Amino acid sequence: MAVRTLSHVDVYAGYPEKKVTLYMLMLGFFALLLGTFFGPLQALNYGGIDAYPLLKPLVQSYYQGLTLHGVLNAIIFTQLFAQALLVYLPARELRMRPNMTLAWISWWMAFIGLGIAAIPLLGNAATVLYTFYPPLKGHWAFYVGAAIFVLSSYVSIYLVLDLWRRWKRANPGKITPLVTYLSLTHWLMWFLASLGLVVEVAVFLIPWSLGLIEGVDPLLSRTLFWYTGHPIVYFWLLPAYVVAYTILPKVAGGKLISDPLARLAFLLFLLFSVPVGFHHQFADPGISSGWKFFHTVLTLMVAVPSLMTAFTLAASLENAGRARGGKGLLGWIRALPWGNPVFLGPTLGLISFIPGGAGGFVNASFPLNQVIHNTTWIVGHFHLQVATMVTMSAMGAAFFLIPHLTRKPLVGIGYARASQWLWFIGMNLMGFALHWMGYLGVPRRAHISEVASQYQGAAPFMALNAISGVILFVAAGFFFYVIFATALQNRRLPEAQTPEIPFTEVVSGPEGNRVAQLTDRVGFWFAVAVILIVVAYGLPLIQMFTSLNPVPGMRLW
Ligand code: HAS
Ligand code: HEM
Ligand code: CU
Repeated sequence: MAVRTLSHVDVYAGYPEKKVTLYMLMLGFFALLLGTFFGPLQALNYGGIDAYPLLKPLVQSYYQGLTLHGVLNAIIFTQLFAQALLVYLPARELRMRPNMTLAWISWWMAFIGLGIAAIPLLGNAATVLYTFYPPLKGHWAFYVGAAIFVLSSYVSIYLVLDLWRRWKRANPGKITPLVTYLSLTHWLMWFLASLGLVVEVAVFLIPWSLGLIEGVDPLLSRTLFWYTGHPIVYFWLLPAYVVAYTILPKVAGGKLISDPLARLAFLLFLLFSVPVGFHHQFADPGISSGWKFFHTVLTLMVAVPSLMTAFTLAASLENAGRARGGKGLLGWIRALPWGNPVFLGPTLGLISFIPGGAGGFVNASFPLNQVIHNTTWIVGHFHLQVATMVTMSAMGAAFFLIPHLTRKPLVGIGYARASQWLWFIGMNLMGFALHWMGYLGVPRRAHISEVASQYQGAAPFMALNAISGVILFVAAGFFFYVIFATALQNRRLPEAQTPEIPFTEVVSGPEGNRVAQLTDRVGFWFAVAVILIVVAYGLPLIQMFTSLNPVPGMRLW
C-alpha cells in the first residue's frame, strides 16, 4: 500500500468540514476515555471490591467518580458523536458544505462548555450525578458549563436545517435524500426534547446556584429533567440507527431493504420520543396515576419504531448474507463479514439491544417498575442500550470515519476486532449480572463494597460483575489504542486512495412511494409533535408551575 507523509494543509484544503468533524469526534472519544475509566471501578464495587481509597486524593469519593462517569459518557460523548456524525454525513450525501464559521463555533462552544463544567467536576464541587436532581446543589460553573455545552448542539441543529433548506431550494419537489432526512428528524426531535433541560437549567438551577433565588422545587425540576431525559436516550440512539440503516448493510455486503420504512421509523421517533418522561417518575409523588398511565401508553408507542427497525435491519443483513453466498435458514449469518471491525461494532451492538429493549418493556410497565426501580436492573438495561448499542456503533463508525477524515489507515485491526468482541462479551455479562442483582433488590448508585456482606444472596452475580469489569477494561484499552494510534500516526494515504463513506444502496427506494412522500412534510409533522407534547405535559406542568414548593440546596459530599 502506498503511504506517504503529507502536511495537514494538504489533507483538509478541499474539505474543511472534515477537520471540524474530526475534532468533534476525537473530543467525544476523549470524554469517553476519561468517563469509561471509572466503569470498571464501579463494576468492582458491585463485585464487593473497593478500589476508591487508591484514587485519593485525585478522586474524593465513589460518587465523584460516578458523576464523572455519567456526565462524560452519557452527556458529553453521546452529544459530540451526534454532532460529528449527523452534520458530516448529510453534508457528504448532499455534496454540500455546512456553514464553516458556525461549525467551528459549535466545536468551540462544546469545548469551552466542557472545560468550564470540568473544573467543579474534577474539583469535587459538583458531585451531583448526571441527573443533578435538586436539592443536591452543585457549583454554578457546572450548570453554566453544561448549558454552554448543550447549546452548542443548537448550532448543529441550525447547520443541518440550513443544509436541508439550501438543498430543497436547489431541488424543488424532490424528496429529501435518506441520510439527510434521518439526520433532520433527529435534530428536530432533539430541539423539542432539549427544551425541558434548557428551562430547568437556565430558569432555575443557574440562578439558584448563584444565590439569586433561595430554592427550587424538586418535583418540577425532576419533571423538566425527565421531559428531556427520556428523549435524550433517542438523541443518543438515532445516530447509531443512522449507522445501522445507511452504512451497515453496505459494509455487510448487501442493501437496505426499505428506504421508506427507515423514514417512517424516524418520523415516529420525532412524534413519540418526547411525551413519555413520566415513566422515569412512576415512584414520584405529586403526579397523578392517570398521567403516568398515559405516558406508559406513549412509551409503548415509541417502542414501535425500534421493533420496525429490528425487522428491517434483520432483513437487510439477511440480504447481505445471501448476497455473499450464505445458504439455508441460518447459513447467511455465518456468511456475514465477522472479521471486519466496522461490521462488528454496530452488529454486536444491535444484538445486545434486543435484551436491552426487552428489559425496557419491563421498566415501562407500571407494576413491574415497582420491583426494579432504583435497583441495578436499570443499570443493566441502559448499559445494553447506551453503553453497548450506541457506544459500539460509534466505535464501528470510528473505524471507518477516522481513516476517511484523515486519510490515515487503521492501525491494529486485530486489536480493533478484539476490542469489539471483548466489549460485547463484557457488557452482556455485566448486563446479565446487573439485571439479576437488581431483581434480588441490590440498589443502584450505592457504594456497596463498603457493606458487601449485606448482599450475600447476590454473591455469584457480584463476582460476575467484577469479572466483566476487568474484561471491559481490556476492551477499552484495545479500542482507545486503535483510534488514538490511528489518528496520531503520521502516515497518510495519497488523495486518490481516500477511503469513501460506505453509504448503502436500497432495494426499495422512496420514488413514487406514498409513505415516503408523506413523511417528507417535515413542518407538518413537527407541528403534530408539538401538539402531542402539549397534550401529554401541558396540564401537569401548569399545575407544577402554579404550586411551587421551593426548597434550599444541600451538599451531601
Ligand atoms: Fe430505557 C431507564 C424504558 C430504550 C437508556 N433507559 C433508562 C435509563 C437510561 C435508559 C439511561 O419505562 C436510566 C436513567 C436513569 O439514570 O434513571 N427504554 C425504555 C423503553 C425503551 C428504552 C421502553 N433506554 C432505551 C434506549 C436507551 C435507554 C434506546 C439509550 C440509548 N428506560 C425505560 C424506562 C426507564 C428506563 C421505563 C425508567 C426505569 C426506572 O424505573 O428508573 C425502548 O425504546 C426499547 C425499544 C427497543 C427494542 C429492541 C429492538 C431491537 C433491535 C435490534 C435488532 C437486531 C438486529 C441484529 C437486526 C424493541 C432494533 C440481527 C443480527 C444478526 C447477526 C442476525
Ligand atoms: C453507571 C459500569 C461504560 C453510562 C454504571 C454503573 C456501573 C457501570 C457498574 C453503576 C454504578 C452505580 O449505580 O453505582 C460500566 C463499565 C463500563 C461502562 C464497566 C465500561 C468499561 C459506560 C458507557 C456509558 C455508561 C460507555 C455511556 C456511554 C453510564 C451511566 C451510568 C452508569 C449513565 C449511571 C450513572 C448514575 O447513576 O449517576 N456504569 N460502565 N457507562 N454508566 Fe457505566
Ligand atoms: Cu425513558
